[in-house]
Amino acid sequence: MADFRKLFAKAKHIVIISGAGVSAESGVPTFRGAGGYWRKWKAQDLATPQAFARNPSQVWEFYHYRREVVQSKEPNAGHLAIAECEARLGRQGRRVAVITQNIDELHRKAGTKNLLEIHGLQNLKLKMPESQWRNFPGGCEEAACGGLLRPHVVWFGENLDPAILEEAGRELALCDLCLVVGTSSVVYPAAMFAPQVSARGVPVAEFNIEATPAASTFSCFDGRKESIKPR
Ligand code: BV8
Repeated sequence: MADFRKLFAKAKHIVIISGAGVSAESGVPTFRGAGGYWRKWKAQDLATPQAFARNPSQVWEFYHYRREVVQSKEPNAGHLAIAECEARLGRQGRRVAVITQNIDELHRKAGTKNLLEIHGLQNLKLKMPESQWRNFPGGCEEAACGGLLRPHVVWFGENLDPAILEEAGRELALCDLCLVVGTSSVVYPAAMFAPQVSARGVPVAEFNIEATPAASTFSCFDGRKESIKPR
């Protein structure tokens, strides 16, 4: 931790890559850990365009349930520390960017401004013709025009928004310290981000309660078992 503090003190541009573990302390289930969604259900049946085409109501039900779970949840000390870090370093002319795979909006609720939500948000978007999506604030499952609504998330087998990916690429290319917080680092392309940064010789610190396979590819610092729980 002493090494990390030294790196943190001199970093000018920090990228934080986060996953479900950052919201675990808020009571939001993770995907692959104990009680995780993908332990109970198959991702192929709920988080793919094929599943939605086959059985939209089952997919709606899953995301409706998750929206309800999140509605009662608040940012935890980890989200707040990240937001406070962005604000404090910003006043010193240093930059913090958060790239999250989470769709729960808790980073935003905590006050993080420079935030890239690469897997989308839990609200709904309206499926009109294939190419046109219109944002819809959420809750309803059918639109007046009879089109299908779907969650505004990126499912497995779908491309991430190219503009968001490009922005993430810019942050990753410029950062001089990278923190990987609460993610199993198994979902691509997010799983490539830290190894790419590390390959440029930039230190990467992982904050997790368990070892992940990605940590073995980091060049400099491995903060494994540094739980983000408040002590
Ligand atoms: C794409 C939607 C182009 C929203 C989700 C290359 C190689 C192999 C496969 C692929 C590849 N490229 C693409 C793929 C396919 C696929 C993929 O990665 N598959 C994997 C599983 C092998 N990727 C895609 O399809 C992506 N699209 O690349 O487009 C393309 C298209 C077609 C074919 C090829 C290329 C789209 C991916 C988007 C998937 N969408 N969900 C939703 O419903 O939420 S993924 C889902 O996993 C969630 O979004 C989640 O955010 C994400 C990542 O999971 P984590 O956040 O890491 O959560 P997890 O439970 O796994 O881990 C929690 C961690 O927290 C644990 O490590 C735990 O120890 C830790 N923790 C717990 N408590 C704490 C803690 N840590 C610290 N403190 C604590 N207190």
